Amino acid sequence: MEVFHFKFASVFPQECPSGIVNEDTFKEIYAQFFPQGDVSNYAHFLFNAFDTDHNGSVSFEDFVMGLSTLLRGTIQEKLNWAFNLYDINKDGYITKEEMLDIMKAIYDMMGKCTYPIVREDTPKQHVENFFQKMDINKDGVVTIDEFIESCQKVSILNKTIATAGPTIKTTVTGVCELDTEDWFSAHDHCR
Ligand SMILES: [Ca+2]
Ligand SMILES: [Ca+2]
Ligand SMILES: [Ca+2]
Repeated sequence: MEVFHFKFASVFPQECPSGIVNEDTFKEIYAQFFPQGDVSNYAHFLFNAFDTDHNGSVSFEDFVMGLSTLLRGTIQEKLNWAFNLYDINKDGYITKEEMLDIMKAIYDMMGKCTYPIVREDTPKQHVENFFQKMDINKDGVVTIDEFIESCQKVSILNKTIATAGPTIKTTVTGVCELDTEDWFSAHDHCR
């Protein structure tokens, strides 16, 4: 993931000498990393997460701030960032519909490369697994408190029980910690 974002950062100044990117630039940059997939939806969600003031552009400052959260932030900061990414309409709740949109975007981005861990899961099953773990009070939406609480719980669980299995690993490592290493091994596997 670090390598990826450093690459991304090194691409940034050439792609946008003005220091500001719009969504299309974001897509072009991501397409270089996932040439076999359709990155447009995921790039859209990421763009919105980086565009913290929601003015339709990501300044170099926005970008560096997001990046430093992802690379050097505390767990809490990273989880906040991830929550903000998944909460598409930014109303403070992650709904199943939002999570499904994100999952589909990730599947699209992976393109022909099969994500080794989830190849037998549909995005919908993935979302159900996510909600089973995250929606603590079972009201159908995940709040930031539920998100943080269950992410931390499961990552402790993960460390304790090494055999927790690919589903937990996928859901928790992939979703909570934004650890894209798995995605990149899938990508490598493709080349
Ligand atoms: Ca902005
Ligand atoms: Ca929402
Ligand atoms: Ca809930």
